[in-house]
Amino acid sequence: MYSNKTKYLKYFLLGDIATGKSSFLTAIRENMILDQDQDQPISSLLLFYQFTYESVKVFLNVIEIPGKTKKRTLFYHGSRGCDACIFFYDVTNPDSLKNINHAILLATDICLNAQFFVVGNKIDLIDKRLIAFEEAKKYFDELGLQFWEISCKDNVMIKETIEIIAFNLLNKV
Ligand SMILES: Nc1nc2c(ncn2[C@@H]2O[C@H](COP(=O)(O)OP(=O)(O)OP(=O)(O)O)[C@@H](O)[C@H]2O)c(=O)[nH]1
Ligand SMILES: [Mg+2]
Repeated sequence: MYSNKTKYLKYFLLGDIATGKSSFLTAIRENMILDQDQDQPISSLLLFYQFTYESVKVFLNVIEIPGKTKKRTLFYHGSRGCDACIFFYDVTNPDSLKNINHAILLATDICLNAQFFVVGNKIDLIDKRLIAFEEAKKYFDELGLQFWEISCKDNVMIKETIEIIAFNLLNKV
């Protein structure tokens, strides 16, 4: 299916403060089965690892842009050349959903070749949820963005998030 059996992919995690980007990195470290024992984070904001997906060896670099940083634009410029931007919001925090628009605008100018994806995190907080799945789905469908929900705490859709994006990038969906 693929012409090349080794791929190098870079994902950026973007979104408001406390939407769960660092928790996503932790969940990957804890829950994904990696090809090698290489789980030695250089920084809590950065993750390198490799995994095999549909017989392709993927070397993946996942980088978090903290939600609150004066160097936000600078960080975004560091994301030039990334393959995927994953925008995070918190399903209990409507502001975090609204602010995705701004993050998308910035990333659109900078991450020129990236595919964009959105994840709504913290779906384990059933009683505190303020954004329904259907509402967000309609919103992101209109923007033409792929969207799904996750829980870093309960390890819901963590591995799948990595793989769905790899599938999209490898197949250039
Ligand atoms: N209940 C629940 N809490 C979560 C989940 N993911 C993250 N949290 C909590 O939300 C808080 C913020 O999570 P972080 O992962 O630090 O958020 P962040 O997006 O990295 O935040 P910044 O780096 O400040 O931009 C922490 O207290 C986490 O434990 C989740 O899936 N469910
Ligand atoms: Mg963080």
